[in-house]
Amino acid sequence: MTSPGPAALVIVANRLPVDQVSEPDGTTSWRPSPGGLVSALEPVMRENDGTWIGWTGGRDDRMEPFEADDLDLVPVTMTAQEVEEFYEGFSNATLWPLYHDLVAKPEFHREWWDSYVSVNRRFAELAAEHAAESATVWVHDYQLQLVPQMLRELRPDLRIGFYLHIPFPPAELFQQLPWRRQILEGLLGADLVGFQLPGAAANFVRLVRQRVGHKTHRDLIYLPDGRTVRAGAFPISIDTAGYEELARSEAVVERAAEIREALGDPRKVFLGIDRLDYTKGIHARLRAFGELVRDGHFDVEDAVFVQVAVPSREQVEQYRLLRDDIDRLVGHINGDYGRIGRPAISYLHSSYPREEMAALYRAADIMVVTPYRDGMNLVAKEYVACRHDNTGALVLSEFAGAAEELRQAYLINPYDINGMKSALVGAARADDKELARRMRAMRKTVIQHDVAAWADDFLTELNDGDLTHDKVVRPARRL
Ligand code: GDG
Repeated sequence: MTSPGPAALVIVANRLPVDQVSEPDGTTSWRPSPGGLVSALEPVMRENDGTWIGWTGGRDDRMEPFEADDLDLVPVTMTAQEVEEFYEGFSNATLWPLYHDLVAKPEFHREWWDSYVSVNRRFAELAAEHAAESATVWVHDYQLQLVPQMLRELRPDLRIGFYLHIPFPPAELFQQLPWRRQILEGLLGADLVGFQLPGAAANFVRLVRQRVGHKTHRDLIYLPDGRTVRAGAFPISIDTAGYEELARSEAVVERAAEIREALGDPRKVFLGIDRLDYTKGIHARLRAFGELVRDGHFDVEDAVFVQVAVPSREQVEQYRLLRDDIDRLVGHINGDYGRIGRPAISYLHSSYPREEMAALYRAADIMVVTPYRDGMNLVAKEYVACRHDNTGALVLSEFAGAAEELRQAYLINPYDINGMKSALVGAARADDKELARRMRAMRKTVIQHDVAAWADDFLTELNDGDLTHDKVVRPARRL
């Protein structure tokens, strides 16, 4: 297969936007992965002959660049040791908990850091190789925070943007990181550093001022070499119209009815959908629901909690412990309060196609999203997108980025179990008029600001920031 030519737009993300699937004849092929990031960036990639650089998810699979579904993809190879140290270690056992308010204790290991540096360098070198003269490169997320600086050193002609999908912690927590200065300097290689919320951008600017000593003014950072870096908030969103269309489709409507029937046609269906991650507050929410059943606020004959926990990072110790914890709690609650054919919690440790997700969103009366800390939380927005008839209630943690936009949700503090219980009862007892009032306002938000608007805003800001730049990448929807 031939290598793609130099690209005017290069996306650099930890994972490629495709998953490998095995065919019945034993061969393998690539299928686009279902995530929102892919659907947001696909049109802009096609419009600008973009190239996507990312890891396949394998080990030692030295693959050449390839095309899948008309997208130019450049795979990054990792050894088994790098997967352990860079991905499971530094990314998911150091940065992930540190950036999520220390919900778990971050581990600091010097070998993990060394691996983080060398894998970031590999991504940067590939980006330098595949970017056309003056191209735009958009680097994504916490696994790749050193790439902007490494890439700028190799290719000063490029326009470089960085976007962090998870929270950026306050200085008091970030300070713990032994490599704090290197990370800040890594990010400062970008022209634009984007965050989910204004508070995260402010944390970053303050840290740069305190720790690196650069001059700052509001959202601008002035570097000694004359460059200016901008830090801004670009709250991510979803393919709202796509979800709504799916939710209206006959197949999804039928499937939603089937799901309710299979659950025994209860009056109220509660739903949680999360990656099985300790930041998501799954344990606390199930406990709250279990207590409500125990105390007679809900009866298993007419209320059920469906919890989908998508397997995630199963090689990381904390995630294995969490899985056991949840298994035990669900066992206790169902053992104590369930009746034959009527568990209090219907627990599914699995992932599902998008259609099934939409059917679940349609089937649920109360969507329960209770993270201790979350960059945004797309599940909350997807639920709202699917409730085109203005029915349903959203119970949402105030510590999810989405809470800054979805103010009409039943907002809760996930550390306050009693508060969470009151919100669950309040949402279940609210009348249709009240629910419609809240849902209508939330729908307006996700309809006005979808994922295409997010990508458009970021790329416009990145490219319009410097009018001397000749090869400006245009967001797809403007062309
Ligand atoms: C990170 C940040 C930020 C889940 N299960 C299935 C499935 N999903 C899809 C959902 C949703 C996505 O995965 C999960 O996104 P979240 O935002 O809820 O959470 P993270 O995975 O932690 O994402 C987060 C996000 O990045 C984007 O910036 O919002 O704060 O932590 O879209 O629908 N999709 C399918 N089957 C499943 O079983 N098809």
